[in-house]
Amino acid sequence: MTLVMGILNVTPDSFSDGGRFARVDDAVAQGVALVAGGADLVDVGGESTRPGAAPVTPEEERARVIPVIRELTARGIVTSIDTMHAATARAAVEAGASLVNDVSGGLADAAMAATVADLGVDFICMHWRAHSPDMDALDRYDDVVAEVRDELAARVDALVAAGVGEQRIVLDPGLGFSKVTDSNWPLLARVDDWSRGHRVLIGASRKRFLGAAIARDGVDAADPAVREHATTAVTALAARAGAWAVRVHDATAAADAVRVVSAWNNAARREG
Ligand code: PMM
Repeated sequence: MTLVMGILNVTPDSFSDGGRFARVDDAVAQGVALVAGGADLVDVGGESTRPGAAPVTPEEERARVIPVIRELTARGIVTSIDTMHAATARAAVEAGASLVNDVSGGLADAAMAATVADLGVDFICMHWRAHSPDMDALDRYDDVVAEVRDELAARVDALVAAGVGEQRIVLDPGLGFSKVTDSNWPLLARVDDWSRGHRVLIGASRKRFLGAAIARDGVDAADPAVREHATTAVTALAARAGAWAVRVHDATAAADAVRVVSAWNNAARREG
């Protein structure tokens, strides 16, 4: 069954939860609630990657996330660390995180690949072209599926060369990252054409391209919260396509959707 990764942004400026979880206690409570709602693991991030967001120093990032990871780990909750900084990845794994989730796929910090190899944990390698201020301008593709496939393959080669086990690498198309609206859909529709047998993570939750798809009279699609049902539809389709995990804000909706798909798949096998 597709795993549900609940999003825990420990930032004052996260686009969809507005920094409400900036205090450690609040963040831990939100992590616990995500798991109670159906998340299999919690992705803890201390740096907003929303379009145009300002970077934080690795020191500030660690001050935000490490106490939260330590506390969630103490409660038996599996966590991943959402970071582009190798030093934060190391500190997070030492504090109990089980996976490293790097939206730059190891491109932003030259030390990331060797660090992940040394830590011996799973690595989520996302397709990425540039930091937030520049990423929208790089939504330029002749063939988005082929280019994402090839750019991810280059990252896999670099990671494996640095000593990361190929089986440890999970691929992610980086929805919304250098993909403003239309570029996202071919990647969802053709997962097998870019994932090349790797496990796949899909992070569509509340993103702009869903707002564009659902926009109509009476729907304020500029509000991320309004994109929740669209997110759940993507979760179901991603699960049906065999995704290893989905990264979502609403764990309950996603946990329900993956169970519906599981029942559907079981019937398809029986009837087939
Ligand atoms: N998206 C965001 C942050 N981290 N990590 C992965 N692996 N995949 C994503 O699509 C992804 C990510 C941005 O969304 P958020 O601000 O809601 O966390």
